Amino acid sequence: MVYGEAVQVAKAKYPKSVTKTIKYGTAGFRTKADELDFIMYRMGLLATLRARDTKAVIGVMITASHNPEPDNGVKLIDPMGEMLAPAWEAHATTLANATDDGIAEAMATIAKEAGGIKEDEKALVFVGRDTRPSSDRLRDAVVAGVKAAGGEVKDFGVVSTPILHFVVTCHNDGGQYGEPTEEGYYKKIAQAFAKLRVSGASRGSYEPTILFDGANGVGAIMMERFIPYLGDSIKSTMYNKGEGVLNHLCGADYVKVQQKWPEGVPQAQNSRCVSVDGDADRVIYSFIDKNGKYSMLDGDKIATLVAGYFQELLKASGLTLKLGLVQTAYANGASTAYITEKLGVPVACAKTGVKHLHHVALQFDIGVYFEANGHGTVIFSKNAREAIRNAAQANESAQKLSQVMDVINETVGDAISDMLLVETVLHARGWSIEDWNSAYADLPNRQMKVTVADRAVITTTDAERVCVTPAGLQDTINSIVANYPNGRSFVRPSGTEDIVRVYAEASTQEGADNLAIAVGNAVY
Ligand code: 16G
Ligand code: ZN
Repeated sequence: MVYGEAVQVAKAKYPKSVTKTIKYGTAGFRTKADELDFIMYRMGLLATLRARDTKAVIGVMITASHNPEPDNGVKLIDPMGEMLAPAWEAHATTLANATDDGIAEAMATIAKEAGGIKEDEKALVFVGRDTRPSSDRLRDAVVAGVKAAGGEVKDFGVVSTPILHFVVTCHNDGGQYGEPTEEGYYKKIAQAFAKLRVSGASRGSYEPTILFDGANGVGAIMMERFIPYLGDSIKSTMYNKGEGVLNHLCGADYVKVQQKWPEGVPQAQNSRCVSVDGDADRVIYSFIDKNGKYSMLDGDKIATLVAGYFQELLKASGLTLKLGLVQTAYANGASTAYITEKLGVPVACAKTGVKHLHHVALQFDIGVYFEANGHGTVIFSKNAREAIRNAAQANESAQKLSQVMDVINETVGDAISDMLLVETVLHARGWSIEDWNSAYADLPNRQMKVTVADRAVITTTDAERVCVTPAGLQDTINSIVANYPNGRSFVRPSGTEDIVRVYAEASTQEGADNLAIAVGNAVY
């Protein structure tokens, strides 16, 4: 029987252990690590089919990002580093929910629906994993899946999510984007970064010194390996290198959500602290000023800094390329006002989830996209890339643009590459973190979780800013918001947890808190 071995291995080694229906969502599959073995195995099978379908290498990343250590998860990476295509997300859900005996039929159906995938065609799958104790075992399950489907594996070991995206892309484009190895990633980015500061690492109020909060995860390992390539261009002192619990009281998610300085990092005044998350695809900055006041600089602050710099370089180079910023509904209203009114850069809003932001960013020649949580990057159209490279021969600003382009990992949000991008802009401007932070002041805001019987009753439109159902809810939200100066609030069903999320902002923290509670009550 076709795919018979896939069934046999499943039954013998990776039997289905969970009966409830599971869905491939924005974070792929993510749950308690103990429940994931059979899913990992099946994602190995699916990645092999997808590799045959695309005639390209597919990536499988084993991580649960910022989630607690006992969790884990899996995400597939499409040939050019993109998130898995929507039709294949549905296939992933089908295959994960099939019975063990139903695996062969599910695979045959997927192969047929994809236009006829031959089961004996070559397939190569790149696998990477984070530092969780369960990741090693789950890697074995993915490998078993690929092999049972007749594919081959290249194991990149413990690696960040963005590095896996990078190597998949580089392999599939024949090395144009870079060399498809971890070392190739460090080399490409470090070389470009060094060129941008040939005039010296210090400049004005900028000092090349950072405190690096590795969240006790893979980001710390990647950064330690990266440091030798970076030489003197940046001085990074490493904390939370794995001596503590992954993502616990530290890392990008903790700093952003709790708005607190990470544990394990000394509270040095006026020092930039760079926090990454458990798979190093998100970054958040924070600092304590000379008066002891703590401030957190999130994805919105990064996006506005970066978009402002691109606008300046574009103007100086005389290139007429369409620059735009993509945010989500969570973007602080003050950031949107700053970038549209003060800098005059167009802003588009997308639904939560990287693939949505990425998609909207494609409408620009240079699309800067960031979620407030620190996940984001910059992407360049083919036209922009060529125009910049051509102009770089004769024009200093275009040359800078070209080098900045090489610091960026366009294939996905990347904490370390984003950090070097931020450092590049701060250096170019001669800014301290305090200078950067003073560009605009965030509106006080609050996020809340509300548990409801069925979160699917809430549906939204206009990039999640407006509720369509249940009927009347949006009118109620509007009338509550009207009572708060600078008030804004929205609700949306979470894509990763069985809850509804409430976001509120207002001119005071008390106002934002009360607004969130009032809107939360209207949902409940
Ligand atoms: C996923 C998304 C992240 C988003 C989050 C929202 C990707 C790679 N990741 O982790 O971008 O912010 O979901 O979660 O797209 P929520 O739907 O529970 O609010
Ligand atoms: Zn992450």
